[in-house]
Amino acid sequence: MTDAGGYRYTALDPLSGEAWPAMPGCLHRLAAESAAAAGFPGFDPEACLVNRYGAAARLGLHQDRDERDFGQPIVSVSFGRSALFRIGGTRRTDPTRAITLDHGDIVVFGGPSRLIFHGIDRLTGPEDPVLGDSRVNLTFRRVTAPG
Ligand code: MD6
Ligand code: FE
Repeated sequence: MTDAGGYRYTALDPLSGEAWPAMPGCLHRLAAESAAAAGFPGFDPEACLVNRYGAAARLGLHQDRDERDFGQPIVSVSFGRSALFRIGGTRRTDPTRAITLDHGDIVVFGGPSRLIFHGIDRLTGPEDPVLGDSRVNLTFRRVTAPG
């Protein structure tokens, strides 16, 4: 959730006061199997952040460091329109390059890559048959220390 105090993980949805809906088992398995295939066995994600990008949306260069244990990877799954994903190094000033993320692409950020700077420059390519001019990205995260 995010508010004037910043961005953080909470057990309850602040709008409803209720627990967030459970992660569908098929998505939990997809994230765990993707992490294992990339060399990070035992990934047990607790949170799935759903980001929807409209045609003009961007995401500035950032590191993901609100989670407790940087030894745990983050798994990203993309749907809909393609995006130019910018990846750099562990310092903001490191050189960057752009790769295209297409519908169905999965990225695993783990190990020495867990804290690299990254962002979305812009959406690209034709409309998606289902999502039209939009893109949806899911990121699966371990929020607390694994136990
Ligand atoms: C996106 N992804 O693909 C944004 N973060 O829309 C991220 O910010 C991201 O792809 C951490 C790990 C993998 C990612
Ligand atoms: Fe990120």
